[in-house]
Amino acid sequence: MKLIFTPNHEYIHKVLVVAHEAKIIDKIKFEIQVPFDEDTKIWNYNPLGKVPAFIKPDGKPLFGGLVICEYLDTFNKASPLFPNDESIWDIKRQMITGDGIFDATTLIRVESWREKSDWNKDYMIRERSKIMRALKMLETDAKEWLKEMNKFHIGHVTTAGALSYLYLRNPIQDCKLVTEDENFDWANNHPNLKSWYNEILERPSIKFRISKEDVKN
Ligand SMILES: N[C@@H](CCC(=O)N[C@@H](CS)C(=O)NCC(=O)O)C(=O)O
Repeated sequence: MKLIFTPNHEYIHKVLVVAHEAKIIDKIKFEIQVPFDEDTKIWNYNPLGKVPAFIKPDGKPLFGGLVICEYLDTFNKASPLFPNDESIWDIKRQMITGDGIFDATTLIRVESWREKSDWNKDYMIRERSKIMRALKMLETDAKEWLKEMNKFHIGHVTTAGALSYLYLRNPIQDCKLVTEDENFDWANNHPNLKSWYNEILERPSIKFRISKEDVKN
């Protein structure tokens, strides 16, 4: 099996966390593709042009990060991150919320690559508002998460990924769409999330990183 992605050492990558938890990280080959590069080969793997993409052992492609996570989790017989009971619905809501923060962060960033005078500021502020509202919702969830640090699921994975990505790329601080964004740090107004994030950073699958140098191009 092969994972096609863009590893960033600082970023908690959801597909790597799930593969690590399933103990199959050693069975995966890695290939870097940067979707926005002119000569990118991502189109050979995903008609939607996005990373991560994945090739199953039977040679069939999978894409959509969460679909890849769900596939990798089928190898995790000991403690699956997508539990097969009623709790899955809260977990999936948290999963989509975390992943949505990542998506909104990416969209603001990509828009900010244009000349500032060409920015669609209304669109960027709308994406910013999604991040703020999603953080607020996860702040409430994190209060419960802190009481059960022994539990770990896909909602935790996408949230940790999103929060680390907001540190890696901080388009809210970079773009300063509103005045209070000068020193934006998601942790400032989200004490539960901040405490939870600091604790979860100790988990081996969350600590695990692959750097660009470790991956064949
Ligand atoms: N939530 C999505 C995010 C995928 C995504 O947006 N990846 C970016 C990473 S830079 C990408 O490939 N963008 C290329 C594009 O939007 O065309 C997933 O997990 O599949």
